[in-house]
Amino acid sequence: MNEIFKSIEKIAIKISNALKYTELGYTDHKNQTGDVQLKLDVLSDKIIEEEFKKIDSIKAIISEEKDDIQDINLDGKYIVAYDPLDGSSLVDVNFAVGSIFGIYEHELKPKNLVASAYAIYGPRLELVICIDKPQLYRFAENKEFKFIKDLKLAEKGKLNSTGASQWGWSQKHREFVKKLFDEKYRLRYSGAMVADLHQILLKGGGIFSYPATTDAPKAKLRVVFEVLPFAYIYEKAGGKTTDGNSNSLFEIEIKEVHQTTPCFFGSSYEIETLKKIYKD
Ligand code: AHM
Ligand code: MG
Repeated sequence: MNEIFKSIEKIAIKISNALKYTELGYTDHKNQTGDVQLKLDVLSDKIIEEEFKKIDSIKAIISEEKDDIQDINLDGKYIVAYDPLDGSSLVDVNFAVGSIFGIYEHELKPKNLVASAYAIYGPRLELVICIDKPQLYRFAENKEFKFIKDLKLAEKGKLNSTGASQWGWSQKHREFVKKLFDEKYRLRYSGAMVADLHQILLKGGGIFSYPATTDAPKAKLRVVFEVLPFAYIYEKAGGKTTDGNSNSLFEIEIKEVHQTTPCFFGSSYEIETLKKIYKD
């Protein structure tokens, strides 16, 4: 596992440099979810693939930008699923974006997720790595990642980060969002889940929602590459997750590698409040 984390450090440095100096633009291709691929998405995917190919313990890789699972070493133990550049359309406006990694043992099943990590490319380059507890690392002047601190969510926070088009929200989601604002929560939503979830985690609590909408009942975020890796980190930080009805996002069944789900990650108070409103 340690060699995978070391390789994620190298990947983060390479992608961070690519973001600074590579020309922007679109390719002629669409990925599985139907997004036109940005050149930077494809480049980041390639950087990650090249690093992971060097690692014996990796059995296979799968990413948001690949149609299917790609074998690496048949004797390997881990399948690494990743979103190479989350929020990539925000590079144009110079907002923070990130890379997300989920490390599954043997099979792509929620209970087989044994570690996860993300890199955030903002004013600083940071990594959060999580086996038993999420740990924050920052890229320092000596060109190495320095351990900063363990991350923990408070029982209740102050930030409310909710995505998807409001015209398509359910009445229950509207009611929930209004309740939090009435309780003096502050709105935070950048359009890159890495940045929004990182902010909530660093500021101690709150909630990030990507609900179902009338036109997208399965919402937008991808289970294998985005949702479960962050659910792992949030639950290990002492927070909770749900799809609106479940007791944890880990109750989901993976039927298809690119499947999506409504998802909510947050402090205990906010998730319990949401579940109550969704149930009534
Ligand atoms: P991407 O991985 O193609 O960049 O898309 C995922 C992103 C999330 O990071 C973000 O939270 C969400 O899509 C934003 O979507 P919306 O604009 O519908 O709220
Ligand atoms: Mg993404």
